[in-house]
Amino acid sequence: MTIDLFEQSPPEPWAEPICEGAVVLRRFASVRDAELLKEIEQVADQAPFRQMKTPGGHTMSVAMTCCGDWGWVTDAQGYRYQQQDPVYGSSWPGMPELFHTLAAEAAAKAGYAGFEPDSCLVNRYSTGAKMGLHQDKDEDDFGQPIVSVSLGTPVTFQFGGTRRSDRPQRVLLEHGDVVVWGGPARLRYHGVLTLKANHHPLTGVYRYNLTFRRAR
Ligand code: MD3
Ligand code: FE
Repeated sequence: MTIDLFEQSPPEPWAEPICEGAVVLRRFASVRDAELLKEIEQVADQAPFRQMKTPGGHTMSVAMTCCGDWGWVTDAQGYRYQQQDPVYGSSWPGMPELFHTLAAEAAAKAGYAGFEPDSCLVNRYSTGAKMGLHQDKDEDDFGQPIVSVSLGTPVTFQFGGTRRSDRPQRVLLEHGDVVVWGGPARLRYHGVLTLKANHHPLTGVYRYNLTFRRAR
C-alpha cells in the first residue's frame, strides 16, 4: 500500500465550545476562502474600506466596509446602523449569496436555525490594527446570534464577561475559523489584540473579519 501525498483532502472543520452560547467552528470557511476573498473585493469596489471616527473623535485602526440592507457606521453623532453608505450616500452593496449561506449554515450548526442576517460588517486589519474591548449592542434584538468569519493572518481574540472589568480569556482566531455568539454570550465584552506583522498566501498582510448580524 502507498500513501498518496498528492490526494489529501483538507482537514474537516471541528467545533470547539468557548463558553455557554459561543462556539468556534474551526476552519469552517476554509473550503470557500478564495471565493469569499473575491466577494470582499467586489464589495470594496462599490463601498471602499474606510477608517471611521469614533464619537470621541479617534480614528479607528481597523478599516471597514459593509454589505447587506444595513451597514454599521460610526462618526461624531455616534454608533448606528444605516441603509446609506456615508461616503457616497448610496445603498450598501447587496449581501453576496455565499456570505448569507455560510452565516446561516454556521448559525444552524451552533443551534440557531433560521438565522437571517441583514447586515455584514467587513473589518480589515493591517499590522498594528486592534479593537478594544466593547459590547455589540446597536442591534434591536439581542436574542439573535452573531456570526464572525476570520480570514487571513491570525490574531488573538479577547473574550470577557458582561462587565468591562471581567478578565478576558484569549482565543487564537485563524484563517477560516467561524465563531457563533448567542444566548448568554451575546452581550459579553470582546476585542482583538494588536495584529502582528505576518503574511498569509491569500490575503497578504491583512486579516479580514466578516461579522454577520441581524440589525433590525
Ligand atoms: C462576542 N469584530 O466588529 S468578531 C466587531 O475580529 C467585532 O473584527 C471582531 O467585534 C473582529 O464588533 C470580533 C467576533 C465577535 C463578534 C460579536 C460578538 C465576538 C462577539 C458579540 C458578543 C460576544
Ligand atoms: Fe464586536
